[in-house]
Amino acid sequence: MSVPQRVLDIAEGIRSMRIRGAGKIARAAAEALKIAAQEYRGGGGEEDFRKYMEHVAQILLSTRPTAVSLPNAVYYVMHRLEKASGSIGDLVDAVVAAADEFIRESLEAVQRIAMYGAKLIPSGAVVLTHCHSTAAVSVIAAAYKMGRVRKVYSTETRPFYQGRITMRHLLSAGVPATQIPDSAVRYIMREVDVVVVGADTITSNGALINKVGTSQVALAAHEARVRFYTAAETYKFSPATVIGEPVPIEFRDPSEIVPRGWIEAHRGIEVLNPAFDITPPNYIDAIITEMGVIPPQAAILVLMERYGWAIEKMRHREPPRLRFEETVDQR
Ligand code: RI2
Repeated sequence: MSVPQRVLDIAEGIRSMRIRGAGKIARAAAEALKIAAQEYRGGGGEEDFRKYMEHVAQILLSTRPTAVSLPNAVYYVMHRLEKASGSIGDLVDAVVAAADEFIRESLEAVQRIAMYGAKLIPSGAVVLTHCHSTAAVSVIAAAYKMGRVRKVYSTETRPFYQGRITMRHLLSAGVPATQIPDSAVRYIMREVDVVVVGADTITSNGALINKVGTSQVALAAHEARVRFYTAAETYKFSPATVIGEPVPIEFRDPSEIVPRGWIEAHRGIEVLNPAFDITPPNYIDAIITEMGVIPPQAAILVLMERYGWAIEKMRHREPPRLRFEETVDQR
């Protein structure tokens, strides 16, 4: 099954993190499905087209495992294809319309989040952020425009240094910002009024999966009684967690941490590079979504409203529940 080179390039861009950030990879995946549909050249009829699109969807889903925005974008488009009927042209139109809609809505969501989140920042605030999140930076930039932000601390975010991207964006928005090493978070926390970070995945119990180090930031904020907010579009909420699926944490190549030569010179040494960690809901003051500012405990409500259909589908795929005696026997 021949897949257009542009689609493969997008998939590789996501895998290598040339395209990164949970929102951006979701939009890139939607765009890739759109390109794939438009460039379909197989002559095998409707069934062949559906199989081809399913194949492209699988390629995109296999690129990065943690940010649920990616599968949510893919399922958003594929669900519309599933419901569509008619000629190949009609199916292509359905894919294009769904992809465009997802991209437009996801960009609008960030704007809305900026608007709601800015109001949570107290006047004259010192803000701390971790990694680079378009949603979090939008909140900070909007709050700065309202005259509420005095200064921002941005962590480097080793090993990929996304903090430098944050610094560039803050600079172009005119926001005074200082880069700090990740290890300085607890030291600097005494100056901080509020923490705003992004999100890769929100689970059904309101936990936040975000760039590794986020949970340490949350812990330091909690200790210092500093408010901790996450800016998360609703397509970053994971329907699969409602049926108990764990969120896979991506482990990237150790060479992102230490040069390959160093690893080879120190045979037997192990280097681990987890890309994300989990912040429990009790460390989160609020999740800023485009539907409104919610406590983490309300994550399930967002999931039922936004992904009720997907959760229903997943439930049907689940094997029948064990009877009580059987679960006891298993222990
Ligand atoms: P936006 C990033 O992951 C960071 O963890 C960031 O907080 C999150 O995506 C959300 O980013 P990575 O792709 O969608 O750098 O808000 O591993 O831009």
